[in-house]
Amino acid sequence: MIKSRICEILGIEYPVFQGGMAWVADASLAAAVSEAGGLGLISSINAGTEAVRNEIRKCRELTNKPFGVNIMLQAPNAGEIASMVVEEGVKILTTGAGSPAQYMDMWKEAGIKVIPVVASVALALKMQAIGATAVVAEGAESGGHVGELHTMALIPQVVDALDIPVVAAGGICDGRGVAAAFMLGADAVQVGTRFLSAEECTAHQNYKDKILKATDISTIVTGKTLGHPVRSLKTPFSKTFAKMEADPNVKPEEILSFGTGALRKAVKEGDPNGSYMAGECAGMVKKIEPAKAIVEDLVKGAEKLLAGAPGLLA
Ligand code: TUI
Repeated sequence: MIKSRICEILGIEYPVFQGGMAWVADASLAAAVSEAGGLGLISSINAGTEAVRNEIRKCRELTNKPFGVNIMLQAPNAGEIASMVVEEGVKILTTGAGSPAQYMDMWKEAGIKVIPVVASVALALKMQAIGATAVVAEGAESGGHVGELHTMALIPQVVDALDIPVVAAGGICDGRGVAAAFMLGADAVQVGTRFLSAEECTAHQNYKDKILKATDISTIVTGKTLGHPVRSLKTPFSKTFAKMEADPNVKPEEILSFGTGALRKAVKEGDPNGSYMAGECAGMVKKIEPAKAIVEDLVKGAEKLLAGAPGLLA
């Protein structure tokens, strides 16, 4: 069975995190993944701080197993969320899109295990130095806000630089990706896009349908000119966004205002003009199934491949 030090540190059965996807990762999905033996994560991007508090309480009703909260540090209410998770007794946090340094003392005092998402060795080292329990190293194959490096090059370099466990993310969608991540030196994986197809994922059916229809070339990165690159499905929205970025007559403020609220519209309303964030592996997601089946497919698939690996040697 695939086990690593992260399982003991966090009290989970399998080294599989569910990505804390903005607007998508709620109590329903997080509890289902935690119940299946992975680490479910609730996103801090929802209808405000109190809505996230409710999701945490709901998740506790749905599972006794460990789960965490992902805090998007660029959100206007990040500070409020940072204190709320302490009040609610959350024990595991991941953070994204920035450095959580200013909150570390408060969280460590509360006994919280903090696992920042990083996209470079430099930030990974900084996170280790300020007391992170582990890091999620996220390659640019992933959906949503992305860094520069891709998983194949990022993971081994972060692993070599750190002593704390490294969770690999970006482009991991089935047992092959999980096995590969372990071969790169990771202690666990984080999977986002595949969980969009979970029965317990409450994203709008239109979102799920777009993921199921996606191919290998269905995603695009926009927002580079704004310093905030985001990977999403190619849709009329993302194509218009890209055109606006390429047009020197369009001001950055206009582009930003065009994008505001677009993810919520996609996830909650299935609005064709929304932003359908997804990773490059969307083309590998073929069916809707329970989160438990996804966790099992990831773990058992990797175990089968790793058990057969000696056969590759002459
Ligand atoms: O955060 C993510 N992915 C996200 S956040 C998000 S919410 C959103 N909503 C509307 C528009 C845009 C985004 C959707 N997806 N992943 C974690 C992640 N963090 N990936 C990369 C990073 C990162 C990048 C640079 C973390 C830190 C960093 O440098 C910060 C520093 O201060 O050096």
